[in-house]
Order: sequence, then structure tokens, then C-alpha cells
Amino acid sequence: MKTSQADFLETIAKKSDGAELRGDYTNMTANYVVNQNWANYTEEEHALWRKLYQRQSELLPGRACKEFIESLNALDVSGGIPDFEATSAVLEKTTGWRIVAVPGLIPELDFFTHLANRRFPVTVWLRTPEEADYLVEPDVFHDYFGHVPLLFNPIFANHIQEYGKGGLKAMDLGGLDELARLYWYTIEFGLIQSPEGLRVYGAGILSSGSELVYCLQPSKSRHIALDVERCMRTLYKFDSFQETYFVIRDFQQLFDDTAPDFTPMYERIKKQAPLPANSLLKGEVELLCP
Ligand code: HBI
Ligand code: FE
Repeated sequence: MKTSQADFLETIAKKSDGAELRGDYTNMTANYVVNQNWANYTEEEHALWRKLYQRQSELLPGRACKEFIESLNALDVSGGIPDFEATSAVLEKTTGWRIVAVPGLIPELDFFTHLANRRFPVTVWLRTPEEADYLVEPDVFHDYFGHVPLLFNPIFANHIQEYGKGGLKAMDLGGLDELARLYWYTIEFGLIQSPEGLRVYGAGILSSGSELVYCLQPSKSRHIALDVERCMRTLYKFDSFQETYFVIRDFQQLFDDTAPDFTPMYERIKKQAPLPANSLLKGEVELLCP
């Protein structure tokens, strides 16, 4: 059932603080796509992008996974807010993905439909200087800097498309909450093993000045191997550092472990209480001891 635009905007606006959505949702085409209007960005916005980019880039060595760093460097977008069409031209030749410009958060149906068709929604507006460290809705810096580089990795790119297809199925199976937890703990806040130790691949961490440092320091937070069903039972926090970080061996594991049909898993999970964000179950091993 397609969420009408009015229902969607009202639903999202009723979010925790009831704040209105930031974006301009008036001139949309199918599936909430808008024009990026790259020429409309101001010099101040490009300067803020450069500042955010510089701050994050200095933190990447020794923290971000190498695939992310190599792709980001190849994109060469330190000089200002990127033109999505220019990136899509290169991205499409590499993994068949394109960027679609969106006003901000969009309904799940539209979001999953884009992912299932190798289109990644990227918000067109940039945060204000006062929001340099934290903002409620994803902006172009989070979506582009955090998510776009790994779309150049073939295995990760295949996973995101399967995730989109899974999302469309989950809507009919009532598995949206469980799938959102999986997305949160992998694509947004996931860690990966490397010969040099744990590294970050989650966009929410990679685009955050503070959590990128925090998440690899021994702390009260858990660092445990990803088990998909256990992850989909685990509640998450969206306004503080994660209390649990799930770690994958490599992107192939992420693709393989999320390939099966989730229907029986959703049924099992719904019979159990969700797990608090800081749980540690019997037999689970901490991968980064405080
Ligand atoms: N919309 N633009 C945008 N970006 C997202 O990351 C996003 C979204 N809508 C819904 C959503 N994410 C989450 O509910 C996913 O779990 C689907
Ligand atoms: Fe995101």
C-alpha cells in the first residue's frame, strides 16, 4: 500500500520531537526523487562541506575499512558538495548503481524500491554549521560521505540491493522493525575485521566526528560477532553512541548471512522479547575488551 505523501509527511513529522521535516517535498517526481540543483549550493555550503570532509578524513586512517578509504579517495570530492550526476556516471560503470536526489527521509516503500533497483537516495540539503556534530535527519554529508563510497564495492553493492528487495518483502511480512535493526547495526553502525584489527564500514559512524573515535576504543559498549537473528532482536539507540557494535569477518559474510529468506526468522523473533541494546548473551565473546 503506497503511503500517500501527506500521510508520510505527517507520520514522519510526528516523530519523537514532532519536528517538521527539513526538506522541500513539493517538487517530487516518482518515488520522491527531486533535482539536486547543484548550481544552487552557496559558497558557504561548499565551505562547510570542505570543513566536515577535512575533519572526517583526518580520522579515517586506522579506523575506516580500507575499501571505504580507497573509494572515497577515488571519488575526489573534498573540494565541495559533489554533483550526484557526475558521481552516478562513474558509479554506474563500476557496480551499476546510481544516486537519486531526495528531499530527505522518504517512505520505506520508496526507499526500498530505489535500493532494489540500484538507486541510492541521497538527501540534497546540507546541515547548518551549528549541527556539525549532530543532526536528527540524514543530510547530504551523511548520505554521500557515509554511504556512497562503499557502493563501489561489488559485494557490498550486491548486499544493499538484496537488502532493498528484502525490505519490500518485509513490508508484507511485518518484518520492518527487525529489518531496520539489521540495517542499523550493519549499514549504519557496522564494524568489520581486518588484519590490523577492527575497522568501521557503517555510514552512521563514518560520518560522525565523535563516534568514529569512540567505537574502536575499549569502552562499556559491546563488540560482538554478527549473528543476523540475534542482531534483528536487538534494540538500538538513535541519539547516543551504540551500546553494541556487531562485527563481520568480511563483506561476503554480510552478503551470505542475509541471503536466506527471513520469513521463519521473523516468526521466531516475534515470539521473543526484543533484547536491550547492551545485552551480552551466553557464549558471546567480546571482540574488543574494555
Ligand atoms: N529515507 N532518504 C532516506 N534515507 C534513509 O536512510 C531512509 C529513508 N527512509 C526510511 C529508512 N531509511 C529506514 O526506515 C530504513 O530502515 C528503511
Ligand atoms: Fe544512513
